Amino acid sequence: MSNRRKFLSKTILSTIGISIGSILPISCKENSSTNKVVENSKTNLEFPIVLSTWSNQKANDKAIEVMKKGGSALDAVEQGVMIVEADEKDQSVGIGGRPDRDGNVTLDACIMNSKGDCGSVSFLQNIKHPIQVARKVMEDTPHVMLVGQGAQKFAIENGFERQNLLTEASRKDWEEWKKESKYKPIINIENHDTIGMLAIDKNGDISGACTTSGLAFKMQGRVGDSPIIGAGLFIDNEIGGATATGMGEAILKTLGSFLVVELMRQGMSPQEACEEAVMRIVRKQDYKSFQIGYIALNKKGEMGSYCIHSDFVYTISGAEESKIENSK
Ligand code: SD4
Repeated sequence: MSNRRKFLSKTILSTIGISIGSILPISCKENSSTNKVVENSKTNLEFPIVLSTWSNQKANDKAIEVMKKGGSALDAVEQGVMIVEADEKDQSVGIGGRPDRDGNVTLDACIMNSKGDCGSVSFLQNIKHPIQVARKVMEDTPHVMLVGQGAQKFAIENGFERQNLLTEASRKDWEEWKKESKYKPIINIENHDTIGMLAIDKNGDISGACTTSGLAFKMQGRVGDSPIIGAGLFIDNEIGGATATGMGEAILKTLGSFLVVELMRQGMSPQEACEEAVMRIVRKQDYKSFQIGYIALNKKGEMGSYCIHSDFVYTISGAEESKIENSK
């Protein structure tokens, strides 16, 4: 192991040790002396770390598994969020996502690696795993973003299967919604389950992914923050990463994830940066009717999260343990 790698691992391990130590169940903390908890955590918890929006244990487990087997943070975030994209019961992401007001399921996703490369798809229909298409855009085209028909054509040309993404449950919800056709996003309940995921692999490199079906019953053609680099996701391998969930329009107006990373660059902790990014929205917009949640991770493995209204949770995983936390 190079000196630099040793140093990084040590720094991050101790940071993670403390972070995960602080999220251990109370009973576990109480049974051990403080030193022992930290010491145990250090021994048990090797890099990698995964942080994701909402309660996404299975997705985090997958991401950790990928990195434990030697995969990169990029492989981890891609395969991690694919778990949610494939879950028909999750009506905010991938197959089973609630449709727009005309009955079309349209998906948005983006991915960013530690070199600062990124790929994105938006208004993508009939393809179950938009995050894989986003990665292909990043790696196999000279572009960053493909949308709509063009994105679908690119996906099909690259072997992705065309399939109907509107499940019976989401079709029924849409039929129900059409009775009144009122578009009124509700805090937390308006299917704010978009998954944004940040991961640091054992080399200390960070990557991120974000994927969603966007707001339920949105206007046809509406695109939120999630596929927009800097809004729904931003990674800078020198500093850290951030990702967002909630009302995309508010995040877009402040380029929220980029803002969080830039605030960390200026010296803020991930927590302070998330708080300031939320406050930029709160100061200017009528925040009472919508939710925003940010999560952030810096290169030392320190984490932060902040939201406007309560009930935003996020999932933190180390190599050996995970916890769902309430955001401040
Ligand atoms: C959007 N930010 O399309 C997404 C929605 C979301 O959990 O986060 N849902 O605006």
